[in-house]
Amino acid sequence: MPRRYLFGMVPPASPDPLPIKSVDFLGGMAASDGWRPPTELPEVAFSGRSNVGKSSLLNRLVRRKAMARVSNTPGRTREINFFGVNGTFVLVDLPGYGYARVSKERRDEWRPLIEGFLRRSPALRGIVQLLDIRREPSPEDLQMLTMLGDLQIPTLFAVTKVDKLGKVAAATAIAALAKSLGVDDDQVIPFSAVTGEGRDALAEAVAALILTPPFRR
Ligand SMILES: Nc1nc2c(ncn2[C@@H]2O[C@H](COP(=O)(O)OP(=O)(O)O)[C@@H](O)[C@H]2O)c(=O)[nH]1
Ligand SMILES: [Mg+2]
Repeated sequence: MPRRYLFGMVPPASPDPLPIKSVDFLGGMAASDGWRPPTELPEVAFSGRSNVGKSSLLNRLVRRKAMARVSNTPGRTREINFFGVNGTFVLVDLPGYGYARVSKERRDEWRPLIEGFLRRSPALRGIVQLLDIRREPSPEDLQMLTMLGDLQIPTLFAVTKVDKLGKVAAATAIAALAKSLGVDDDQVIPFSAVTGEGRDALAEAVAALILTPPFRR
């Protein structure tokens, strides 16, 4: 018999696929051969162009207001930031790339740093690549995807700021993005840091990734 809920009774919430008990800043990696935390715990890294909404997504994911700093001045974070969650896994905030209003040299700094990290991360389980729903993948996005492909790193896609479009336009834009990336629509997680849409879907995907064995032997 299905259970019935009387008016005023609260139905049980669906369980959180990734309950957050603690978040600890572990430190930053500033150079491809610089300090990085020990690689005992599984890591999942987040990548995307500057201003894509990465800090906002991370804060939503861990249900903290300001784990990652949301910025109105894109291009400011140049370090890779590591956050321990529940003492059991590590979220890695990669620097946003492609900020236009810096010198060409500065603009290209992200590449060796990110590549250095990817090569020095035996505990890495995968990457969440963020894309803005209103933008086509940039040349840097495509470089990043090529790098992930070359290094054979499992990649999830999150499409950010879906609240900026209506339902139909959002679905059309996501299908177009998925097609341009050559992935199925269902490999792409629609996300909004404003409404919280996609938090649990992303959390579930991240939780599953953490449980996979390292992809490097
Ligand atoms: N409407 C909307 N704006 C967002 C969303 N996520 C981020 N933003 C805005 O986009 C800008 C950049 O966000 P931030 O999280 O700092 O992006 P980051 O540079 O990738 O870390 C800020 O002004 C945010 O308020 C979203 O889901 N919806
Ligand atoms: Mg940020």
